[in-house]
Amino acid sequence: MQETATVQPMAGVDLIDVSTVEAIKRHLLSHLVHGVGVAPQYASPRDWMVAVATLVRGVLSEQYLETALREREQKARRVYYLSLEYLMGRSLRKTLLDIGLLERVEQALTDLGQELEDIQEHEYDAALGNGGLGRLAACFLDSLATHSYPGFGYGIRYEFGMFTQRIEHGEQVEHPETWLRHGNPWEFERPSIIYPVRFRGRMMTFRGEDGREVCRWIDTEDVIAMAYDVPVSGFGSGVVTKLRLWSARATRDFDLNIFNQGNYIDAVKAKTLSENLSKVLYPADTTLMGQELRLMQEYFFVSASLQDILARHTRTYGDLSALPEKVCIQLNDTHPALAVPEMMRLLLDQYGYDWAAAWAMTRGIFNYTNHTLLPEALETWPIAMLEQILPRHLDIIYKINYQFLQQVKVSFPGQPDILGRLSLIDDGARRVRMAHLAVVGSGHVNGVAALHTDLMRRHVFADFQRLDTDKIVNVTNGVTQRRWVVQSNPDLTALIDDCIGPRWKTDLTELKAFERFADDAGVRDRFAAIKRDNKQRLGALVEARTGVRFDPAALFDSQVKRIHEYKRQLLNLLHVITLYNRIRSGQGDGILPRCVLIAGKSAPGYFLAKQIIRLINDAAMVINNDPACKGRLSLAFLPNYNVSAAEVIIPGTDLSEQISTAGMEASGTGNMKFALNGALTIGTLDGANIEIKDAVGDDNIFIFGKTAAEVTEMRMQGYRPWDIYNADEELRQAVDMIGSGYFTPDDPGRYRCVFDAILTHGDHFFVMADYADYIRVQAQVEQTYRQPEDWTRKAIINVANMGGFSSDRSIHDYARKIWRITPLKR
Ligand code: 26W
Repeated sequence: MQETATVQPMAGVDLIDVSTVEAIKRHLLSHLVHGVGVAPQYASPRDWMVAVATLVRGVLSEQYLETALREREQKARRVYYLSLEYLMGRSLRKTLLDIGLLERVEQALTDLGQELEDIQEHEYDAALGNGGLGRLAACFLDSLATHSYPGFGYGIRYEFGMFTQRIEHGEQVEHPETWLRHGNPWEFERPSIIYPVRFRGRMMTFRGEDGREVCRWIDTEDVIAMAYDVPVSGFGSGVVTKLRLWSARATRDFDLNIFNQGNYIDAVKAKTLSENLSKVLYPADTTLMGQELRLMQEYFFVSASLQDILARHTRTYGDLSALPEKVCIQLNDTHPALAVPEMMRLLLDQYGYDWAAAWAMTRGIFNYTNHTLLPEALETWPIAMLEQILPRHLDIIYKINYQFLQQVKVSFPGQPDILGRLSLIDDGARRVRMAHLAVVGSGHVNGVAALHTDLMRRHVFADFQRLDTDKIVNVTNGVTQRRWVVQSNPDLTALIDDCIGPRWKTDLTELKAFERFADDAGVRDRFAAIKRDNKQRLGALVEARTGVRFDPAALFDSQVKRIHEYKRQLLNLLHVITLYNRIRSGQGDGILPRCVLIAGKSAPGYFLAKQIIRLINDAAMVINNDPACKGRLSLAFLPNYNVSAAEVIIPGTDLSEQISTAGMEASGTGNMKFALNGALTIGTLDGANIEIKDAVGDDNIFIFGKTAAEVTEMRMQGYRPWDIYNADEELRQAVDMIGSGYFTPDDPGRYRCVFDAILTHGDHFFVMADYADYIRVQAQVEQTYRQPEDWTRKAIINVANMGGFSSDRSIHDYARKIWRITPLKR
């Protein structure tokens, strides 16, 4: 994909003929023989998957070259999305839907004695992300392509993506995810797109011929970044967005030097070390304090991406003068924030700009999205580490800081306190605050839900807000309806199409027209039957993976997300234990049958989260084996939650648990996916739950718990979880069962730490405070579910009012408020 070609890229090329089932069959057989190297009659389902993917990739390549040509011809301003994480999941069925080939390919496969349903299971999930932030990036690429925005994603091609979670004796055990072991049929290897990335070394400053100070960064240790390109399709747009992933390679110089010293084994060892940079995704979604390899990974990624952006721009426009006009870079959290000093370094040291010009350009190019306010997740790096690994960048950061604080002094004369608070450097801790660096280097900073943005303005970034009241803006998250309905819930898709036509697939606000069908008994019946089928499918998955039976007649109650204290899987469990206690004490006769599903990964080093997983499994063992619970209550922990599992769980759920401590979940996106698939939400007034409540109406959502303001107030007044525990009989019983080893009689002290967290250590996440209200509202859920008509009506109203929660809307917002980009013209 030479990007400077002036001729039509496809001149003289035969485009792939996929216009008929027969043509597709010929291609597939040919791919098996010529690409995979296997006789069709001996081809395995995986071989077939590779053949289909290779064919589809070819179509995407044509569409990409066409897209790139249009971008060049139109001299389009383009957004570059910089993200350390992309949680793409599988691509086969999704891409076939996007490019309109699903039916033809299904037919071709059937004719050849294969079923797409079977072969698609052999595709690995591309799990290059931890959770919400990475999945959001994937939804955004889909929306950019679907709406023909000039966009381009950069990331890392981790050899090991998110670990596979197995549950052994109730405990999470991490296994490396070798997703590339059979190759990746979607990527294009680009051995000629390579950039050196430098580390360590030292600075040399001297005066150039013109008397200007020149800086040289010398004696560095270098690594090569090599590109892999993954085409991402748009739905029906013919536009393909490129995702370029960097892989680390040892430099040849580097090899030669050591090889020449005659130590072959050491040379190979050193080569392996430098290739570690793209080896593994860090599986922590909060604390990651001071890990050198992670810092190097972040810089490796940032440097390769910026060098590539500047090289492309120079090829197209001759020089960099139009850079801020044509290029816009979005920082997905602070993980790529080193892009700010790296851009400065490139402009100053490589392209010869002076400081003022370089800074003016840099500030006009970057924008930063904040995804969390949790203090432990706000990145900072030790000054000493930066000094060692990126000396030139530390230098530049100091200078940015100096000039920034000069301006602050002018804006806030006689207020020295504010200088320390705003500084990019935490002097006491001797660390660089990456969020401050990102804010100072960006034109706009955004939060991901209204409450989150409000809290940013009032707390974490309050001083920046005073400095510039226009900088911080809100762009509420969204999810792509193409993956989260069209692909994963085809029956609901057909029902909506029948009622309102297909336009909602690219304009989700059209769903509003579905609302009136809430009063149509025929539609309600169909809707309920679809939910029932999806529950059947989910039940089968749960039983296959855990052995726990889920009866589709029961209420399916799901909480799926990373395991975190603030997300309060413990609160969910306390409700389950409370129901269990009611059943045990003979109050179970009238109880509504309920199947509770919990899934999610814990960071490998997050002790309490791992204990919570184990506790859920231990409790499940007792509850599911108690005859009194039969037909009344089941609890399952589904191992290895990922995008593919979500595609089954979300359509098959009745009740969506979104129960974080108010003020702590920046947005949530699972909340949107569930509501869009006709689950009702039980949730706190946190993140985007608030906006979902405003959209669907108070009668169609179950809200409980303290507000963010009340939580803050209680913290200030002195919160006393013991008092709540002592005053509530049912709560005390449930908590005591955890603390005293009811579920693990042969190891009664196992969950003392959990007991301590929610009582002795002050219940940081207000589990005690919200328990009673949660139990009360769960009872309302039961009452509503007993009126199936009423429940289904509410579910339809939920679906119909989710129009604002498409990632298309998010992308249109970014395009207008922040990026100033417009769709490509035909
Ligand atoms: C430094 C390592 C690290 C990695 C990831 C720190 C922090 C993170 C993020 C907090 C992870 C994340 O996924 N945040 C989530 O982003 C979603 C998309 O905006 C939001 O919907 C979630 O509320 C937020 O927790």
